[in-house]
Amino acid sequence: MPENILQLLKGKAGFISGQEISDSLGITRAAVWKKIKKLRNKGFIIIATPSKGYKLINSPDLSKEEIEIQVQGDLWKNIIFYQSVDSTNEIAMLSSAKNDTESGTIIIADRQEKGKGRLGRTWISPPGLNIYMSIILRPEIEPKDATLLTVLTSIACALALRGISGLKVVIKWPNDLMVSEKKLGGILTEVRSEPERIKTAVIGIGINVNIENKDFPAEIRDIATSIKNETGKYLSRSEIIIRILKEFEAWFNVFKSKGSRPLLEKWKQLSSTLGKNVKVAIGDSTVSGLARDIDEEGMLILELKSGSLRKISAGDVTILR
Ligand code: BTX
Repeated sequence: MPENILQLLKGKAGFISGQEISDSLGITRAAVWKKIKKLRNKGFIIIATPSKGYKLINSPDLSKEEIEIQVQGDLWKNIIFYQSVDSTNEIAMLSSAKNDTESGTIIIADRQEKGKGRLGRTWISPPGLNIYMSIILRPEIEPKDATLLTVLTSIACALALRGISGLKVVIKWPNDLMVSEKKLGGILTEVRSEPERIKTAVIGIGINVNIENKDFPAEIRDIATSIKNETGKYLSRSEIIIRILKEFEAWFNVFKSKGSRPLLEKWKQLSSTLGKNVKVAIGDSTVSGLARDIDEEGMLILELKSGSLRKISAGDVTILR
């Protein structure tokens, strides 16, 4: 990716002259000014003095530009940012159906009006506070392995969030990111498949970052939490997204070169489910047992009271005391 103006501004602790920017980017001083104006409109605070030039003072906590300059791996191709959408997963599924969206496209929104959880549930997605993003991939994997994408994503998110916040983020099977037994985030993987392979996978990630407990709707106040709630600190959403995308790419490469085993091993280390007595709600029925393991496709292996084993592909887990 060519150097851009934000990179130049960030690269300088002090001022950078308009001439230096114009020389580096090969554009006129007037074009430099236009780009500065554009960044200011997006919430970047840049001071300008005729004698010294420009200096970046502050960046907005969520910006496509900031993410773009940090995420330059082989996997990531394109970031599309929306102020408000119904659901980033919905947009990703619709645009990927048209086949004109590159694998490695990331859709991010500041707000979702109809954020989706599993099974038609709602994901509460107010503006200005949290992360709502969907990754579009066309991986060379079979439909039966789609759950491994959720496994991979939950590892990437848990490690990124642990690194950036210091919180002990754990994974509750199949798709929850938990802290202090409360839901910090969730993952919703949707796929379009042909019989032998996945055509497109859309991996939706929702993470509560700067929302305060009092601002959750009453119905989830006791079960949800955020990084701000747990640490008392506001964090930059861009920084978290950058970290997640870097972890994701690293683990995606592990998956490509070594298969699912290292992922499953890592998942087990980060899991809050294994070794616990759990109740799993599957549609209208429930089944209880000891969460023994996950298999190579990401299914939960439950040991029932009778001693027999049962594999579960999807459900809602409650950990029993
Ligand atoms: P899930 O079905 O496991 O969880 C949904 C349940 O979680 C809800 O029924 C509610 O009880 C609770 N909940 C709702 N909103 C929140 C919240 N903000 N924090 C904590 N708990 C909540 C989890 O589904 C998968 C969520 C994926 C969300 C992402 S956001 C980007 C992408 N686009 C989209 O529409 N969905 C995904």
